[in-house]
Amino acid sequence: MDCVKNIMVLVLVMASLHASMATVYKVGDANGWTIPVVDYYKNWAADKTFKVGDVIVFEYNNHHNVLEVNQNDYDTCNVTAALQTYESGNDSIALSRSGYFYYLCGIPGHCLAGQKVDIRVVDDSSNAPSPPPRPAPAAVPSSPLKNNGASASSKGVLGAVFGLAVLAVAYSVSG
Ligand SMILES: *[C@@H]1O[C@H](CO)[C@@H](O)[C@H](O)[C@H]1NC(C)=O
Ligand SMILES: *[C@@H]1O[C@H](CO)[C@@H](O)[C@H](O)[C@H]1NC(C)=O
Ligand SMILES: [Cu+2]
Repeated sequence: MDCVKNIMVLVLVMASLHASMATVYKVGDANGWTIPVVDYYKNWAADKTFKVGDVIVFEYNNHHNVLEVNQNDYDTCNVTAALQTYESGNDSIALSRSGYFYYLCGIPGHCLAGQKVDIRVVDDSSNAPSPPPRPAPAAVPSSPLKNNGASASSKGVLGAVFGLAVLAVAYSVSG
């Protein structure tokens, strides 16, 4: 009985940790989804780690649309076999699995001009392989008295604190 309770609490904590870390990304930031300068969307995606459950939002005017395509069609800007088509101008897409998602604009010429983005989604569960190393952020000099580890993992610490709070509440309720 205790064991079942512990497992339920653990699941609850993990679910809340997962929910607390979902992020919404507006593709292209303030520029939205448009014909960009060279490599704009590639660079936009490069410094982000998309996780299962995150949401990407495409915002654009009616001169564009969003097609999800396979990798080959992405590479060649082939718009004839879209897996999904979005054209509301404000499309929120939940990243429902790990792996790659490929998006391009289906208006003739736009993909070839660089209006395309590939999104690599990593599995957020603790036993999943961690993402490959990315360039280290610029080193921030810090006083030798400070704990260097603290700021680098503040998100993780916050998540852990939140998890512990949920744990405490769960125990006091079932107590
Ligand atoms: C585009 O994709 C379609 C469907 O997969 C295929 O029939 C066609 O040959 C492709 N076009 C080019 C130029 O690769
Ligand atoms: C797009 O939708 C979101 C809510 O889903 C809203 O906050 C935002 O203002 C919308 N943007 C435009 C340009 O309509
Ligand atoms: Cu376009």
